[in-house]
Amino acid sequence: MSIWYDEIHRDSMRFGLKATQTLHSSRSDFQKIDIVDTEVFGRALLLDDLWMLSELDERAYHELLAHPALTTCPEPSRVLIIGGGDGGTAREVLRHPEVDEVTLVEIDPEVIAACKRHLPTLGAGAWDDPRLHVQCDDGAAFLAAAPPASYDVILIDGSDPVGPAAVLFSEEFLSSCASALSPGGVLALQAESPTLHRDVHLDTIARLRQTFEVVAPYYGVVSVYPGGAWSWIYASHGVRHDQPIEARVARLEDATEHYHRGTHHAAFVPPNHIRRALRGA
Ligand code: SPD
Repeated sequence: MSIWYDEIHRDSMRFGLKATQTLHSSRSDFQKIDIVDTEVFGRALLLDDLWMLSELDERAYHELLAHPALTTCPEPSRVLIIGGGDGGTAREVLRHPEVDEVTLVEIDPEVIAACKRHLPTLGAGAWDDPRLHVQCDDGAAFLAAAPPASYDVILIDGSDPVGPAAVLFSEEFLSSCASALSPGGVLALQAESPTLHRDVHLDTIARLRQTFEVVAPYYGVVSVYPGGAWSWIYASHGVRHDQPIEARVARLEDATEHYHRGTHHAAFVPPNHIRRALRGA
């Protein structure tokens, strides 16, 4: 029997997929977790009834979260991932031999366990890579306690700004990121849909501009997310988003599904309505 899984927005839109099978359904201490097989998008993860990823297009999301930061940061030795319990971001980060250690701080151990079991291609070899250290903890508290300049790359791979991930968009959290980032470091975060969550997207850029010298939003398509258009933000204390290290990009191009030299530069071109809003900000 098939079941429809819907992400409902503002009580006026629903983005649904027909599932052929429910592999996992539970309510953890933090959220509702569902993993389902869908006809078109393959296996997919929902948290609190919001689509988090699908096998069909998770690489579009994870490659764009990880690689712009990792191809531009001069020495990306120490990487911190907040969230990312499915393992997809860690998998992309660990493609870079310059990375010596990755700390992944995920609040919900049940997400990690369910994804390891039902979505093994997400983490792939990352879970067994000796460079990866997993800690189940509150990401905001972890960062608030992190020593200054302790990470070269920080990647925020949280959910939408409701429930446990809401704090990841706050001014306080973003300023903890700024202080935990090394002077030559890069922060990248998922920043919602530039159309359906335009206010969150613009507010997050404005908050980051208070603390970081370079703030560059970038864009891509993740079809399983409502509306398809998605965004991330690159922020640093001076490292530039538009000067990727050629050798690193070239090395990645055989392994990635979406990311390459051209998509790196194209991603950093905002639509005109965002350009206008940013000029006025
Ligand atoms: N609308 C969903 C936004 C979720 C972004 N994070 C997804 C986690 C995938 N690692």
